[in-house]
Amino acid sequence: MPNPDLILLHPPNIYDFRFRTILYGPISDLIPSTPVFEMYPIGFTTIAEYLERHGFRVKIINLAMRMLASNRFNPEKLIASLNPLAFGIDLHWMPHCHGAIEIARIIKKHHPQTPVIFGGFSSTYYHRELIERPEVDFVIRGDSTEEPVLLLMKRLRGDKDAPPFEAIPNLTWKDGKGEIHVNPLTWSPPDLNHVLLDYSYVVKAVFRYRDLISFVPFKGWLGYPITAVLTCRGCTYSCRTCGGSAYAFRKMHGRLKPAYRDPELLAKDIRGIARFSKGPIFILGDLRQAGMDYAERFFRAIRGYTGPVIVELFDAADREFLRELARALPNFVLEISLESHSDEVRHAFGRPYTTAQAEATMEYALEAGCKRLDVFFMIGLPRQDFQSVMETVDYAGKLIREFNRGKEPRLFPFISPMAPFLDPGSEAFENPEQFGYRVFYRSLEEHRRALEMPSWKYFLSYETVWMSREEIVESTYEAGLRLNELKKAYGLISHRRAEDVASRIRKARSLIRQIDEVLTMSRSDLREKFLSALKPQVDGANTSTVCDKEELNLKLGPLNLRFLRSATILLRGSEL
Ligand code: B12
Ligand code: SF4
Repeated sequence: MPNPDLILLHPPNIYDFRFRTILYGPISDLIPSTPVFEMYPIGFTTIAEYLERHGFRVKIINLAMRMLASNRFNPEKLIASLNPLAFGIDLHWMPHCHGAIEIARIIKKHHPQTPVIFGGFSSTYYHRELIERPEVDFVIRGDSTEEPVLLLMKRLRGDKDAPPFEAIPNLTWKDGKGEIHVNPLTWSPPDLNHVLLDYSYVVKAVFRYRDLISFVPFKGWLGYPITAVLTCRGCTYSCRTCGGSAYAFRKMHGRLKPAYRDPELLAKDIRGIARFSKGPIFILGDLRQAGMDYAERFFRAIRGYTGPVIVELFDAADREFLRELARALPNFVLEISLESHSDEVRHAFGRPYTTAQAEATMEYALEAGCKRLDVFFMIGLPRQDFQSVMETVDYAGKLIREFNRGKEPRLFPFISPMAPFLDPGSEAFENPEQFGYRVFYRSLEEHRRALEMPSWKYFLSYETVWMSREEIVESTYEAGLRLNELKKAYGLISHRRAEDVASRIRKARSLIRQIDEVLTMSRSDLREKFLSALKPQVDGANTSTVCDKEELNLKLGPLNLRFLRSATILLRGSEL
C-alpha cells in the first residue's frame, strides 16, 4: 500500500470523549453527526484531490469516526505507526479545539520532526494563538487553501521549483529560531471552479488504501449516504451569530464576495455523486445568491435528474421560482430557517424576511410538489426570551395544523439551541454588547478548557440580555418536550418514538441538575467518583435529545452505495 505524503486527520471534538462523563445536550440533533462532531470538512476531499492531481499521495483518516466505532481503537497507536511527510489537522469548527490540539500533541510526541499543519475557519481566526503552541508548525488561513497547501507540501518535499516559506500565501509559520511569521492572505480565488467536488477522490482512495472506515464521514452514513455539494464559499447574508456570514468572511478571509461554483459544474457534481450513491444530495447555499440567472442556468443543466435533492433558501421565494425548481428537480426537499415566529427576533438575528413572506414561500413550495419541507427554529437569539421560545413552539403547531391538514404530512418543524459556542468571527462575537450577548470564552484556550466541563450548560459560551445560560438550557428542554408532543399529536412521528424522545429529555433534565450538584463538591476525587457513576446514564441521554435524529432522514428505501462499480470506472486507466 502506498505511503501517503500528507495525512489529513479529523479529530473528535473532545479527545477522551469515550472515557469521560459528558452530557453534550442537543448540540448536534439537527445535523447528521453525533455530538462528537465526527464529520470532516468537505475541504479535506478538495485538498486531497488537488494535491493528488499535482503528484502527491494524500490519505484522510477520520479519527473521530474510528474512535466512535470502537472503544478498543487506540488513536495514539495508529498515529505512532504512520510516517507521512506532513500531518494536516482540521480545526474548522470551534468545538474541535480540544480534540485537534490533543491529536497534534500526540503527533509531536511520536514524530517530533514531522510538520503539523492546521487549517479551517477556527484555525484562521485563532492562527496566532495556535502557532504559539509547540504542537503546531503551520497554519494555512483562508477559505480556499488547496493551492497554499500544495506549495507548502512542495516546499517540505524540497522541490526545486517550490517557493520559500515567506512566499507561500496565507501561511502563518515559525522559523528555525521559533520566530513567528504571518504571510499576507492573498490566495482568495474569485470562483470555486478549481476544485473537484464529486468525491471521486474518496471512492478511489477507499480502494487504494483498502480502508473504508477512515473515510466514512459520519456514523450511520453507510445506511443513509447523504452527501453535499457547494454552490459557493462565502455568503451574501449577515446573520449576526454566524461565523460564515458576509461580515465574517470579510474579516477572517478577506473575501468581499462569495466564490461561486459554475452552475454547470454544480450539476455535474450532482450527477457524478449519483454514480456511486442513490442517497440524497444537499445543495449547500441558496441557489439565488449569485442572482436568478445562476439559478436558471443550474436548472437547465440539471433538468432530467430525478434523485432526491435537498435545497435551502436564505430568503423568501416566489411561486414561479418554486415551480421552476420543481420542474428541474422533481424530487426536491426544501429547508427553511425561520429561526423564530417573531419578526422582531428574526430581524434582530439578521434574516431579511417576515413570517408572512415565509408562509407564502412554504405554500408555494408545497403547491409545487416539494417532497418534504423542513422548517428550523433556533434558541439563543437576540431579543428572544423564554416566553418567546414557547410561542415559537405554539407557532410550529399552527404550521403543522395548517400546512399538513388532511394530507400525508410534509411540513416538519425542528427546534434546537445555538450551541455549544457562539461562532468566533461573527458580528455577535466581535461586538457582543451591541447585539445583547455576553460571551464567556474568548480565547482558544478558554474554549478548550470549557470542553473539559461535564455538561453543555458549561460549554455554552454565551448568554443574552433576554436569557441566562440556565434559561437557554431550560427553554431548550421545555421546547423539545412541547414540540415532541405536537409531532406525536399530529402524526409526524410514532407514539413510540415520541415516548423515547420525551424520556431522554426528562433524563437529560434530571442529569444536568445532578451534574450541577456534583460540581458543588469541594473534593475533586469525590467529583470524579460521582461523575463516573453517572456515565452510563449520561451516555444513554446523549444522542437525539430534543428530537430523534432520524426524523431528519428522508424515507427513501434501501440506499445501496455503488462504490465498487464506480471505483472500477474511476480507476480504469489510473494507477492505484
Ligand atoms: C456546509 C456547512 C456545514 C455542513 C458541513 C459539511 C462539511 N462536511 O463540510 C453541516 C451542515 C454538516 C455543518 C455542520 C456544522 N456546522 Co457548519 N457550516 C457550513 C457552512 C454553511 C458552509 C461551509 C463551507 O462553505 N465550507 C466550504 C469551505 C469554506 O470550507 P471547506 O472546503 O470545507 O474547507 C476549506 C477551508 O476551510 C480550509 N480547511 C478546512 N479544514 C482544513 C484542514 C487543513 C489541514 C487545512 C490546511 C485547511 C482546511 O481549506 C479547505 C479547502 O480550501 C458554514 C457557513 C458559511 N457560510 O461558511 C457553516 C459553519 C462552518 N458551520 C458552523 C458550525 C458551528 C457547525 C456545527 C458545529 C453546528 C452544530 N452545532 O451542529 C456543525 C459541525 C458538524 C461536524 N463537524 O460534525 C460554523 C463554524 C463556526 C466556527 N468557527 O466554529 C459556520 C461558520 C457557520 C454556522 N454556524 O453554521 N456545517
Ligand atoms: S446563517 Fe445566515 S449568514 Fe450564515 S451561512 Fe446561513 S444565510 Fe449565510
